[in-house]
Amino acid sequence: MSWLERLRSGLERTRRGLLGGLEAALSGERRIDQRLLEEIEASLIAADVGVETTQAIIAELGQRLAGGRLRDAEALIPLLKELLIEQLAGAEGALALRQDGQPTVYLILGVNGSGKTTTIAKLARRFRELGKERIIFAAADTFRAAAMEQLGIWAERVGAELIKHCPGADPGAVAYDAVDHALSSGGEVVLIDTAGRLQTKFNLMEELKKIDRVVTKRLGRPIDERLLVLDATTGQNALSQAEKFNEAIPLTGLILTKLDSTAKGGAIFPIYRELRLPIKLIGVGEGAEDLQEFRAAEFVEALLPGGSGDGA
Ligand SMILES: Nc1nc2c(ncn2[C@@H]2O[C@H](COP(=O)(O)OP(=O)(O)O)[C@@H](O)[C@H]2O)c(=O)[nH]1
Ligand SMILES: [Mg+2]
Repeated sequence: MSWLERLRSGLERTRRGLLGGLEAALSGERRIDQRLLEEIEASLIAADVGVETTQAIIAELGQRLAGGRLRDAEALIPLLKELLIEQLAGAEGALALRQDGQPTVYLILGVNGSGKTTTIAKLARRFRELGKERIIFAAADTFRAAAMEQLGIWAERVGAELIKHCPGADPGAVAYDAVDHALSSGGEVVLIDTAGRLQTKFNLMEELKKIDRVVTKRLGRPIDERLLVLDATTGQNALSQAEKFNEAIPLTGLILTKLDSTAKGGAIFPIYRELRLPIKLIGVGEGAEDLQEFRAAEFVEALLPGGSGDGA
């Protein structure tokens, strides 16, 4: 399966809900009136596109269609797509990958279960495909022995080196050692896995700040990417998490995972609207190929195919 097919299949539940709602609203020719707009609005809200984004789209839609008639859902879709893509203007952002012989360092942040460790493994596979041979994992989630083991298993599978200390060790020291090792031995990529337990939020944030501080100092420059992994199915919760992390460590971007396991794939819109941070990668499944760079037009096309002759 190509990435586009994976993206489409990952977003299938969201798409079915959205298209179903639009088709129901537009069965047979409809006059464009308040009631029709409200029905379209409800379909967007049900897909988790978010109240503000939806209202912005509906207002624009109302203006552009004023006084006319709509034949069917098909006639509406190209316009809706255009408006959805507009909402994501500026959301794309390429993932840093240094070309100056220095290791590229990625700090991977997020709450437990958001997909950090899996994402690190997927990223390592991508970097391998790009010809990177020396990939180093830093097991800085020292809070749980199982977390270190999980990363170790992935390291073996994808052929990465693993830097770890004992369970309970200082995460800053682990991250420092990994970066130090990369700098002194020609490592090309360093991926730092971190803890995500929220029960002790203050300590976690202090711990993450310390990792950022010691690594920045050793590098003599900021960490290349400070990425927050968000489980797209957690909706509003993802937003408040992002704010907390961004306060502790200025993020360079977001990674949205699990867009496949929900009918609420539209969550990407409120997340971007609120945070205005580039979405560097999206995950639509558990396989290594299911993590890819985010392209707004591609995403919207997968969400609402057809209507312009190029969809399926
Ligand atoms: N369906 C789906 N599952 C995912 C995705 N990304 C991660 N997962 C799953 O989410 C669970 C938690 O992932 P993990 O990497 O251990 O999260 P961590 O606690 O943040 O390190 C695992 O079962 C992963 O397989 C995704 O894009 N789609
Ligand atoms: Mg983990």
